[in-house]
Amino acid sequence: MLYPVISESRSVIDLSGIWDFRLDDGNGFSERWYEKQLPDAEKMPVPASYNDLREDVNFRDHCGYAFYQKRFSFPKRLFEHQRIVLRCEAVTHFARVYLNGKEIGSHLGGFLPFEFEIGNDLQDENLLTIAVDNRIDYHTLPVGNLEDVWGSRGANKVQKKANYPNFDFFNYCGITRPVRLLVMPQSFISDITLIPEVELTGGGKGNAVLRYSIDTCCADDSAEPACRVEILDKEGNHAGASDGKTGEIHLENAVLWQPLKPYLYRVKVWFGSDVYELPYGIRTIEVRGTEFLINGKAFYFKGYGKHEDTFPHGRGENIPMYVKDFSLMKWQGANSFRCSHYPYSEEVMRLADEEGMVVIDETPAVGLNLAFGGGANFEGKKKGTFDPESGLQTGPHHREVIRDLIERDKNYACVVMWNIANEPDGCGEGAFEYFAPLFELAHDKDPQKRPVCMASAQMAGGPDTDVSARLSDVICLNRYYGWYEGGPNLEEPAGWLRRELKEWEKLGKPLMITEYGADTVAGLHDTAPVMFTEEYQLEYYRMNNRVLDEFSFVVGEHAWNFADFATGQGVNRVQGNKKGIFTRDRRPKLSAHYFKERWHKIPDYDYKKQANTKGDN
Ligand code: BDP
Repeated sequence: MLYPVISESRSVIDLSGIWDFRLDDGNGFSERWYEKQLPDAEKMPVPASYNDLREDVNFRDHCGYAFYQKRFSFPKRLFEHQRIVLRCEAVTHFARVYLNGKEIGSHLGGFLPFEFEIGNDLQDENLLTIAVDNRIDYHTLPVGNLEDVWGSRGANKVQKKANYPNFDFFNYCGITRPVRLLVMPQSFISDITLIPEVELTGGGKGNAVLRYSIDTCCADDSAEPACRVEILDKEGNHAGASDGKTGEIHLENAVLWQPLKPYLYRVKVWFGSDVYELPYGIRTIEVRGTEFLINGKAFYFKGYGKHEDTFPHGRGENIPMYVKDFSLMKWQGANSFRCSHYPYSEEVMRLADEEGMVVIDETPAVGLNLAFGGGANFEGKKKGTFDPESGLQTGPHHREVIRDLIERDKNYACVVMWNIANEPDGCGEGAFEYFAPLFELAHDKDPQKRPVCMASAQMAGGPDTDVSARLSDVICLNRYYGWYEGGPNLEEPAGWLRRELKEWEKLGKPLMITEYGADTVAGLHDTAPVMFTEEYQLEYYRMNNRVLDEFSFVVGEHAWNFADFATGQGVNRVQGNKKGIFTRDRRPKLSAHYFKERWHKIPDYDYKKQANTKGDN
């Protein structure tokens, strides 16, 4: 799905701002709140999660629907004979959308965009209502433990049960990314796909052939208009062009997009009167033996698993913070991050392309694991995660989110790998049967055929038991040696990590650590490395990194987490998860300075080939 741009033929009207808002009290649908001005409405910003914007725990933890409403005038005369689309970038987790009292559509999944054509329903004065359901269950991604069934959604019934996330981050919800009206010609460009084939010529250049295909829709009565594609360089100079909806464009000596040295061409497409411009970086990705190659060179991932989590936005779009986070990561010499545990805002993806940050893109498939907590956290009964009767029913939606994520992000140069699940029950019965077709789908849907992986939980075991060994192109391990396993003594856990890595090494695939970390309360200090102090976090990372540096097939380290973040409540969480290298308001803990020193010594390429240039732990 194309990002909304303004062009010679397209306009974007942003509906962000203050909306009317009301939590459903059980009567929202029966009293048809969407037909008239919301009764007793409060004020709420869009985009934002609503949870932290009132001082009431019942509000914060509300379970069920909330109604958002916006009244707006539309200059119909200005846009006569145009196609008009309502585009929501993210509504968490389920949206029912009403325009002037009529339901125009619904969407499941809280982190990917959706749109509806609304030209026929728009009037001069309009009432837009979006009813947002935050319930998570065995059908949704992420997975929750609410015993709700799909059939009860939308009915005149509000779940009285609370949400119990089967994952470790707060279940922020609401309209978390912008709502916009897009205006474009009736015959329009609906998608652009580019597949680069590059012959690397050295010095950050290559001879590239860009094969492209343009998807279009035609107004009923019109003949198919002409299509043209032109590539402009960064300065806007002509670099190549071709006519037709499919074709190829040759770029001699193309400048490559490189980690931290990005270069973006501008791909301009004309289809009849419609014009769309896409920023586009050219680079190659390849897994060869135990190496992860970007532009033919062995890349080493330095960076983080992150969250979209700030106060008081919750998971709401926070553009200044995106920019600040990139600045902090660059200050430290990081070159990459993972969109844990859901697709991030399109602004983040565009920024990553522009800043040269390498991204592992992730679906919201987190919590696919009913073995957490010993597997008896369901009223004392054990359930098989993939048991067709009592287990998860996420398969069909999982396919949808893989397809939609790849559709949204396929053209970004920054995206180098698809992570299709975080810490699933990778050794559970039926795991292979569940995941094998999803890996196949991701490989099949991606025009660039990027590597596909899953982030493995420690409890899934080693290569003998974890299905990732058979399915992932790059082994991605979340490991907590010295925190959940062992600690405070860090010597034994070092041995355990070393022993485990030796097992994985036999597979002959590259491996990266996608999570490792220790909860650390900022400002807690001690002369000894006492758990939860900043000193312990530092020693924890020194120990782990010493071991990672011993293995040439380890191609990266992503610390967990970039910053402290909000979670549900429990005895293991001190007002949230404190494994951040930065606090939630982005102040550095001791380890932030440690990683800065380490990562500036580690080159982006060929780290493991240079025996004497290790990061000195
Ligand atoms: C891993 C999860 C991550 C958690 C982390 C932790 O992938 O979401 O936040 O552990 O416990 O299991 O901090």
